[in-house]
Amino acid sequence: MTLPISADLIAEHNAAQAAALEDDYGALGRKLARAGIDINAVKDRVAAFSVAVPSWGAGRGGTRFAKFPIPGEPTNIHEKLEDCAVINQLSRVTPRVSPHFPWDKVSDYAALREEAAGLGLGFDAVNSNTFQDQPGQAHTYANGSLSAQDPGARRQAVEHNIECIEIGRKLGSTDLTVWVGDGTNFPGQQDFARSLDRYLEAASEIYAALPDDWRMLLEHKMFEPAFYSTVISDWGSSILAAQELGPKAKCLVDLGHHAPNVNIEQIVARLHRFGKLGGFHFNDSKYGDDDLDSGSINPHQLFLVFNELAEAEANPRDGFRPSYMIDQSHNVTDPIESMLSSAEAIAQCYAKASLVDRGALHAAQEANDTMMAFQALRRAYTIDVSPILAKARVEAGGACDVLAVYRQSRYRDRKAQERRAVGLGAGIV
Ligand code: LRH
Ligand code: MN
Ligand code: MN
Repeated sequence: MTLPISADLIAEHNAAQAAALEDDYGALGRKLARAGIDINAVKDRVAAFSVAVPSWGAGRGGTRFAKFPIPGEPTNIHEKLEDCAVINQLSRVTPRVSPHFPWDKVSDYAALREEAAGLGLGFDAVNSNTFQDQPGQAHTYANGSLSAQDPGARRQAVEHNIECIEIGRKLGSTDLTVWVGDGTNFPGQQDFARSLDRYLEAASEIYAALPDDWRMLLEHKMFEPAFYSTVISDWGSSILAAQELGPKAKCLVDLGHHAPNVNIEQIVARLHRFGKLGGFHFNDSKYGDDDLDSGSINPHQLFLVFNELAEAEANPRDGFRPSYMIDQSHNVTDPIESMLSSAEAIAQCYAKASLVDRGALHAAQEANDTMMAFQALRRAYTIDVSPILAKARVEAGGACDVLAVYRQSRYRDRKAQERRAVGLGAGIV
């Protein structure tokens, strides 16, 4: 396997950091031991944790106003895979890529799977796209896709999703993520009940095409592109649709897809309670679907989400197999750096949630001891777990300080020499 970053560079860097890391890891280990926690057991848990990266996150994002490309950014799935391999090589926490179709369309998916494997990568959930028209397509999605009035548009959207399943089978995926932008901009534009009926009927045709071991992840979003109403706007619509479709249909929570201040961690607990928690799109948000870097705005919320996931893992009820993925738009940073930093923020919250003294938390809850229940969470949240993450990474062959090695590698400068320049333009792709 030929990985993009020099193994010698990583090894040299790790050797220079080794003494400091041992010191920090030792100190944290002694602190955790006093609380009855074995740091190596936490490290092993962290080492087994992973989060997928989105192929579309490898390119510079933008807004509808502008996109500001950087030299050396990827322009096709092959280059995106190479960049995702850098993220995984350094972080050792992102071994899978989630592709989006038709953005990542190629002629030979078996070859693409091999190419990814050669870079140490596999494929995660496949994402369908019926929120944009593609050149030459027969029916427009201007008035919706799975919920459109036009039966031709609905059929085309169903067939596209079925094609995504076929592609996913070749890539080794087992999840199809379906997000539709369908909705309205004016009161009265569409009938709420009838548009949901059309969505459910079309979605059930996709569901019927799922292989036995596949899941269909329904991603809700409150608004955008539709600004008055959206067909699958919230977790309520999502879980109702998932329940109607059947056991292989689950709900996917994109952290940016809710009204401001909504209690997302409670939504996580609710979805799990009914066996419908399918997965996440991690990002952060200040105002809406901002697609900012995970943990950059509200890291405490991210921790509280992971705290619910830890509770869910301890009480699997109807099973617990959430698919974790980053979904961000990197408008002002090098996307590789943002995903390295975000993967670290996500893994940190996972590690902190593992440190919560659940016995103390539950006892305080039963005794109605509000302050001690909160302190059980606070104690874990305030621990700096970075030595645990660094140790797990180094042991797996990654870099102690991922950003430092990435910068030293001059990877982006090298790619700027090799890759064709991206044209100016607007939009996320
Ligand atoms: C919609 C969304 C969805 C899409 C992606 C590009 O806002 O979160 O997951 O597939 O952005
Ligand atoms: Mn998303
Ligand atoms: Mn989104």
